[in-house]
Amino acid sequence: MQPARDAKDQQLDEHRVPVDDLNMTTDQGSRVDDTDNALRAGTRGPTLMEDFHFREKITRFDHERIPERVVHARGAGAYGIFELYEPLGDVTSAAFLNDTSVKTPTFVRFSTVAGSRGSADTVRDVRGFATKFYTTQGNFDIVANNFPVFFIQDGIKFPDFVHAVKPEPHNEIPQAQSAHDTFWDFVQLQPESLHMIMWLMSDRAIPRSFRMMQGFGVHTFRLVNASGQGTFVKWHWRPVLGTYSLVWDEVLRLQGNDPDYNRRDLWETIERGAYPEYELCVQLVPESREHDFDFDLLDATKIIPEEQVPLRPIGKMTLNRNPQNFFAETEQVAFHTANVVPGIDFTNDPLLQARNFSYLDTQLLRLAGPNFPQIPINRPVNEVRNDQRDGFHQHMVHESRTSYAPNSISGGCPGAVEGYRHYQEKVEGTKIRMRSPSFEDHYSQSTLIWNSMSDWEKQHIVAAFLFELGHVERKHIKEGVVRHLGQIHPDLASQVAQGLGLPAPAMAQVHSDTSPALSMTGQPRSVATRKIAILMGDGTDAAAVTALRRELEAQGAICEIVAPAEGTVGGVPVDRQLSAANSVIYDAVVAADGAALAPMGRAQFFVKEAFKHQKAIASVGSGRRLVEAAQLPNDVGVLIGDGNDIAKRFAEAVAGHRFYERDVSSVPA
Ligand code: HDE
Repeated sequence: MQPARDAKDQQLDEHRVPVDDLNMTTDQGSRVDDTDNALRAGTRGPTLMEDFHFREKITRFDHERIPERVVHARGAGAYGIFELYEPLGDVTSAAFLNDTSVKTPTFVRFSTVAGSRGSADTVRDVRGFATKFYTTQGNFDIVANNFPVFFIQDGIKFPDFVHAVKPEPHNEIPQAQSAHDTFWDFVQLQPESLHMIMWLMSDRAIPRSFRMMQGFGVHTFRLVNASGQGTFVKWHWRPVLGTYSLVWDEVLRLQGNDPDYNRRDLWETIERGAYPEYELCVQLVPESREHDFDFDLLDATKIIPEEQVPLRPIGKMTLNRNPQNFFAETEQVAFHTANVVPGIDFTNDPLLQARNFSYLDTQLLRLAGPNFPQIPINRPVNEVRNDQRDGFHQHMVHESRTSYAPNSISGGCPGAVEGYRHYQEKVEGTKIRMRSPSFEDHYSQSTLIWNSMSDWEKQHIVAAFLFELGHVERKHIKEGVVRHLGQIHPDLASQVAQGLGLPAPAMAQVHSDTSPALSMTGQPRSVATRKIAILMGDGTDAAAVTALRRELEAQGAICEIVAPAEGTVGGVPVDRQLSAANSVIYDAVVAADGAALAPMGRAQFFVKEAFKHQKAIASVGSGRRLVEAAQLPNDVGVLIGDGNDIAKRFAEAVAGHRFYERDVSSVPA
């Protein structure tokens, strides 16, 4: 069913250029009769300056690129709708957070941070999760990430951090990776980054899907109610499908097999109508409790553990529409932490304060001047009225004879009336370049995250440190990082030191507190939107496959038939031929044929690789022979399909995402 058309969708109508049968014209509207041959003096002669169509076409082409975002260059977007569960008038006057009958249109852009526009999706990195709410009171943006903390505490360090993580300046290597000297040099010298590093080394940095990752506003923001009373707030997005990740080896192979893996996944599921959903949750802290924590609420390298302040779900966003033009919409969208509506305000978090400067500043360059809010994707759905005029690409024709206030000539219009009112916070202090001592502890929450991880999550963190530091050339940098790990946890430090061939560092006495909410275990389970490869060949029992497939698809799974050649197999249409398919683009595998596939190395590898990546594998009929030929060790999650309940058992296995307990250390695939 098509979603109802919202206000933003309708507003875009006036800018849409439909596919139609009109004839080609120049930008000036003059009809073009030949766009294949430049105007020349004789068929073998020079091209003429007077060929305005040629010149316009080439000039426009020469100017097609705009600067990519300095960070978060690679991204994918989608439209959605936000629905509120209950009015929040007690804490905020924001209209869209008070009226449950309103459906607020949204646009979301997911991104990676370090890589260029053309880099692969599945890299170890933070993911951006920026949402623009087109509210009746103007645009409100939550410019979030999929980690709840950040690398630095003060925005003045942002250029240093970004320069360190980006490719090194002398040779522009490596692309979209943190596994290099300058990044880890920054980390070892800037221990405030360590908590974020723990997130970056965890599987959160390699999400299975944009649809299966959380979003965090990171900073403490402020809500303000109608009587001017403030409440601290942390924003959280929680995916309805649960939070799930890929495994590292899979990530590396996906970069070659499908560099657009996350982008494609978002696009395809929306096209199918399996709309991604996220709950918006808040952690609310009354101002009276500001100093009740053993960390500073203004420090963006700290979380408020959910066990201390529970998450309150306040609404749901459903992404229900793909953009129609990547450049016009996803590339030109401009988010800004300072895009706020009445009832939502800032705190003095020094990172947030810097962001409130940076986004507008960078957009003035990236989108070429001050009129970029008029670009269709950026326009609020309510009227814009002010005296800001002129500049490159002014699209409006302002009829007023005045562009200043106050004025008497235009009846004082547009006049400043009741609108956004800044929260009246009392501020006093000495001008000083210094952080508050309450920002000094860089280790406790790094320990908290380590303590809260399950065994497999800990193993993956250690492996990530070893991969990353294994790419660092300078020994003193590795030693510096390991020294810090000694302050986080002896188990972590000793394993990493051992792998790097370094002596164990001095170990601190660490606390044993945990925050179970930090672990990715215990997520909601579902096969919905899980992609399953069914390997078929000439020996397949097509009836058994069809029955299995029907049951899986009834639960929302996406099945693809993979066979040695395109066409049909056993009367069933083939979706992909084996040489164009790879297990890494699927969540699970069904081996449905052994007769044709068992002797094929590629088919064996397919199954073995899925096993290595701890995916559910089932065999039906002669498929057992393929599983045997792949010589999988006897372990969990490999279901041999004798009996009627195979579909049920397999669906349960797929819904569990991965068999992390499966020992794959000896599997070479
Ligand atoms: Fe950003 N960030 N950021 N950032 N950020 C940008 O804005 C910046 C930070 C985030 O899909 C830039 O328009 C500074 C935290 C996302 O278009 C730039 C600091 C968080 C996106 C910028 C931070 C983010 C950006 C680049 C430290 C998570 C992509 C292009 C003070 C809460 C938005 C642009 C999109 C993009 C600056 C830190 C999230 C340069 C100075 C913390 C999701 O303005």
